[in-house]
Amino acid sequence: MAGLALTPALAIAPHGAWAEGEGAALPDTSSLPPSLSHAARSGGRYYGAAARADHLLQDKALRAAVLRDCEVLTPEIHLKWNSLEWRKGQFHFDPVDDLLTFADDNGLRVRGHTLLWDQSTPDWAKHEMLDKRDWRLMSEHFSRVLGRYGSRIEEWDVINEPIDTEAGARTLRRNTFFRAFGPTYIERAMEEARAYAPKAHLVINDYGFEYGNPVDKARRQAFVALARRLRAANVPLDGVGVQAHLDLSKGPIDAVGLQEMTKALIDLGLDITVTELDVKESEAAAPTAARDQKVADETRRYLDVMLAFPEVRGVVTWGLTDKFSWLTEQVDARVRAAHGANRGLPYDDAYSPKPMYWALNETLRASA
Ligand code: 9MR
Repeated sequence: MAGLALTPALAIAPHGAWAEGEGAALPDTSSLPPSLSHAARSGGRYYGAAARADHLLQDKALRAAVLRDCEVLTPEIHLKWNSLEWRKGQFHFDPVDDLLTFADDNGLRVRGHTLLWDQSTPDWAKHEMLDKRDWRLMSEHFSRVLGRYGSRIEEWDVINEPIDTEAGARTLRRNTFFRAFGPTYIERAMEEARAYAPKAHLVINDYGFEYGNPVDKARRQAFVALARRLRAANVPLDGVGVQAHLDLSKGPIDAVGLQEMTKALIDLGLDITVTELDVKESEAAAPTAARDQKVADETRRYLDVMLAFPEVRGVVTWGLTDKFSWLTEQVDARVRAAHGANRGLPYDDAYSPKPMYWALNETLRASA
């Protein structure tokens, strides 16, 4: 990851700059039912999306889509350690502050993503952790981020992607935190988060639970086992995040496996947030209508299972438009030139709503 290319000029949004900005035409929402948030609220849930402050600043249509549909915003990158402190001691809070200003100005809530993720930990911190094994480095990070945002942001993915069933011991990923501090880094991180953000909703977030293959199956078991261990030890953990990066090459969704995992987590007293929903396509060359139908059907299959549980408190998609999607970034340049973006979010890259939009709207509403 190229240090997020956090050019300060882009990152800083002078207050009020949100009114300007370039971008595609505003989304044509004339044919749409009331917003996704409206649908979610009618079922006692929230709907939100991930976004980047620089994209919001640049793109008026993105802001319009967010304001139409979202109640919650997840900063897609800016709260990650390597965004905040790419170089030790040099802090980049501006993009987070910008996003919070936008959220405040418009009555949106923000999800805190994420305090600890191996992949978004700066190299200097990894080296220091492994060299010194001094927990104070972690404490300082928690105190800095939660000291600044802990009361403003009410829900945190404290740990992102801690499990691994392939090479892990105790099915925990052998990430830098594990190697530096042992498996109880998880307990310590949760305690630390609670100390600095006593009222926040604290979550562990992970992926890879949806399909019938042996890896997903083992991951479901490992996730429940981790949650069980933490709850038995009275570790502060309020809920779990299930990312839900759906993938049409892995189908079909294992409804029973997903139900069993969700129920087991709920039985432990946890609630659930779908934190990063999107759909990776497998047949970019198919006609657009067929592509969009597959994406919508997969979304519906997934949400039909998850939204049967009232304990699923919210659904966040990992973006709103295919224009700004990590899945689009992964599409090979030649495929993209021939067949366009990955079409796995509610709006396409020109801000036309797609069948996935209706799938979300109807499943969120039906679950009321
Ligand atoms: O979508 C995010 C992408 O823009 C970033 O470059 C990347 C690294 O920070 O993270 C992506 O978001 C990931 C999320 O934070 C955790 N789950 C997987 C998401 C997709 O990779």
